[in-house]
Amino acid sequence: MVFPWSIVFVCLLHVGASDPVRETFECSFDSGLCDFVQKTDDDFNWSRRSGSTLTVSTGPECDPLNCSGGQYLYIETSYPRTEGDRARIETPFIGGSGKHCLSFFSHMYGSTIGCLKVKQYSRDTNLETVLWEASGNQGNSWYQQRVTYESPSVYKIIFDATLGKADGPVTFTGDIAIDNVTIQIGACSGYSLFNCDFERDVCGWRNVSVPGQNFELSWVRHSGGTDTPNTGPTRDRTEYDGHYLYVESSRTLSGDLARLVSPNLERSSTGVCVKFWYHMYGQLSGTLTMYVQHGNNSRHEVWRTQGDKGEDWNPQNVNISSIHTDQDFTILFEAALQGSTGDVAIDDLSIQHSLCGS
Ligand SMILES: *[C@@H]1O[C@H](CO)[C@@H](O)[C@H](O)[C@H]1NC(C)=O
Ligand SMILES: *[C@@H]1O[C@H](CO)[C@@H](O)[C@H](O)[C@H]1NC(C)=O
Ligand SMILES: *[C@@H]1O[C@H](CO)[C@@H](O)[C@H](O)[C@H]1NC(C)=O
Ligand SMILES: *[C@@H]1O[C@H](CO)[C@@H](O)[C@H](O)[C@H]1NC(C)=O
Ligand SMILES: *[C@@H]1O[C@H](CO)[C@@H](O)[C@H](O)[C@H]1NC(C)=O
Ligand SMILES: *[C@@H]1O[C@H](CO)[C@@H](O)[C@H](O)[C@H]1NC(C)=O
Ligand SMILES: [Ca+2]
Ligand SMILES: [Ca+2]
Repeated sequence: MVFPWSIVFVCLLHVGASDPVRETFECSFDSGLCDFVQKTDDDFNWSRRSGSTLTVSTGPECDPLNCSGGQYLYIETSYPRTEGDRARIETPFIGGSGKHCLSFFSHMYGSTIGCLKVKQYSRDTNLETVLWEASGNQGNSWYQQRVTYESPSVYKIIFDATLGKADGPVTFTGDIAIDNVTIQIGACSGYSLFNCDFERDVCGWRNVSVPGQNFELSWVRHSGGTDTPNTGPTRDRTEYDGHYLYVESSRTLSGDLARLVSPNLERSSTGVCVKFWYHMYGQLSGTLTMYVQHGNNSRHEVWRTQGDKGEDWNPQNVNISSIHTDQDFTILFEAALQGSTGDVAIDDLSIQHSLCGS
């Protein structure tokens, strides 16, 4: 009887001594795996890389935060990988009670993209639960993901990626990448880096009603040309069947307003750069204004343009100085319509935590 008990004791002691529990975790993969461990209950390993992946039409061009030399983590899906192959990597044990925030960047571009699951492995229950997942082609961009969850006292986070279904003879366009994984105590605050081409959805942007205007003029996600001739884009800026957001002007009168607000964005001590493309074509083009907002009441204009801008999409960069980003904020677009040939559209919007061109 003594012998088996001492084995149990030694094992417990071993687990406790070799697996210290942390309160927070962060990894940019720029100089290593930061104590991430490749799991062995899978088919292949995650790899670290700088620049583009080995195959065209899949994977990122480079690190999301440092394109000239930063490294990210990804699954290389070239031969000998096949449909359904899985790669799993886990953090060390993280502890603490209450809400935690996991933040990371994901890139899932290619015709045979499978699934990325982020799981929580609880030490007490020995079970894995899915905290976040996405599957299929999400477009050629990095997206910041933020997940608030309850800590089950001691746990690990597992990144579990699977290669998707073959696309005809092609299986190798399924590279999934992640970067800048951080785990912090407390619920997540706003996005620190934002990127949306409106291909998958509206990325959390919302219509907001205008006080005193007794109907809601909407920003809608749309593909192809708009409903009215001689105004609006004929298609997405980059993809033939791509999507953008626009306000349909055909039943509007001069002075009608359409407002669109961003998700909550994280404060930045350096100010931010908002980059986007807009389209304002039509004889009765009105005004497009961008505001930065704190809460619902304080609003500050940061950019404005007016009138017909021709049939092309126009690029625009807008600085928002640090005096307006010292707390979490939102961005509001307001289209002030002139009449029935004044469609206004926006697309390919990104927000960076530094002023434009610096
Ligand atoms: C990226 O990760 C590094 C180190 O892990 C951290 O200092 C930095 O703030 C992160 N940047 C963003 C935008 O999350
Ligand atoms: C995956 O990584 C682990 C840990 O570095 C290593 O022991 C193992 O041999 C690797 N597997 C493959 C297939 O490269
Ligand atoms: C980007 O990465 C390279 C290579 O590691 C490094 O030399 C450079 O300082 C990094 N740049 C920034 C802005 O972090
Ligand atoms: C705005 O409202 C319209 C009408 O309800 C809806 O179709 C559209 O998707 C909304 N736009 C956004 C960005 O949520
Ligand atoms: C802003 O307005 C929305 C909708 O009217 C409301 O749900 C939200 O709580 C308000 N936020 C603040 C900070 O007042
Ligand atoms: C943004 O601010 C930076 C630093 O002051 C400046 O160099 C840059 O030209 C500005 N860009 C725009 C689009 O205003
Ligand atoms: Ca990196
Ligand atoms: Ca688009």
